[in-house]
Amino acid sequence: MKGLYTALMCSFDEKGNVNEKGLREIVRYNIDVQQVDGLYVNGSTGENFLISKEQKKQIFDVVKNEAGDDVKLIAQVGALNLDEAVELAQYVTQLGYNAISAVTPFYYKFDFDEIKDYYNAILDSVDNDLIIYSIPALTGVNMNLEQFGELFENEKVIGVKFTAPDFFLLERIRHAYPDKLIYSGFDEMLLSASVLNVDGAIGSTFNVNGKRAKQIFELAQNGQIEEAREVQKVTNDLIAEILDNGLYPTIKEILKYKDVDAGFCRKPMKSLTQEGVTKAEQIAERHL
Ligand code: HMN
Repeated sequence: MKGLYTALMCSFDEKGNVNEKGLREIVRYNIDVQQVDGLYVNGSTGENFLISKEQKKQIFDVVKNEAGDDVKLIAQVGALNLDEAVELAQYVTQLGYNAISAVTPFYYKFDFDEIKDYYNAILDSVDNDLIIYSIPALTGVNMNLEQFGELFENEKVIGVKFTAPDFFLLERIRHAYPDKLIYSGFDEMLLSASVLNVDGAIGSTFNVNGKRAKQIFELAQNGQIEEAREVQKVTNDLIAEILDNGLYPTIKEILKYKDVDAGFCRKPMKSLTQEGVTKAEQIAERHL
């Protein structure tokens, strides 16, 4: 399960329906062109928190059908409605997803016992492994080393997607739990995380910049830090401009520029203005 995973985009039509043909093209582009090791399906980048349970199932179906066994597949099933999270975990396990992942429950201020119960309820319902999805900037949930340790006590919790700039905590987790998988979540910090010996990374920008991300990771693993720093610099020139123009819509426009039918974002996420589209195309021309 180690390696580089694209946090997969989903293609929607103007009304917000899943554009299956476009989604298949995104899957193929990631596997065939970006050559990533796996896909992380229905994460933040997939606009998961804006869609219905039926749409989530539809996306899980289409991605598995298109990817087959070409790459590893991780399904993000976390939801505030725990029954839905359990149902989705069972659904993707039957489909043959290699692992599930679940975001920490958010919005209400759940205490740690409640968070632990949430993960155990999902895990007790399936014969599959789970990767904790920790993204404090979006969820407001900050767990400490001991709390990660408590969750790791369940053998089915095989790792964490660590999307935070706290490299002190990252190093402590790495040191304390050498057998758990740690995936770096911020693409602009991939080199720093790789130096701390993470097992892989999961990122939105890999949809268009997966090859460079893999280079950074592999160079760092080989101890070629100077070379890795150069590729991270080029990558961050790209990421800075993408963030400035609007993260998900810009990645979609870049995909379209590469003839991949990435469609529209789900409302209330807004689409780019014509000026934004032109800017996205210039970003693609300059950096990709
Ligand atoms: C997901 O769940 O879709 C991703 O794994 C999230 C991933 O960590 C991305 N974070 C967000 O989109 C909030 C990053 O790839 C991020 O987009 C990138 O580092 C640019 O900041």
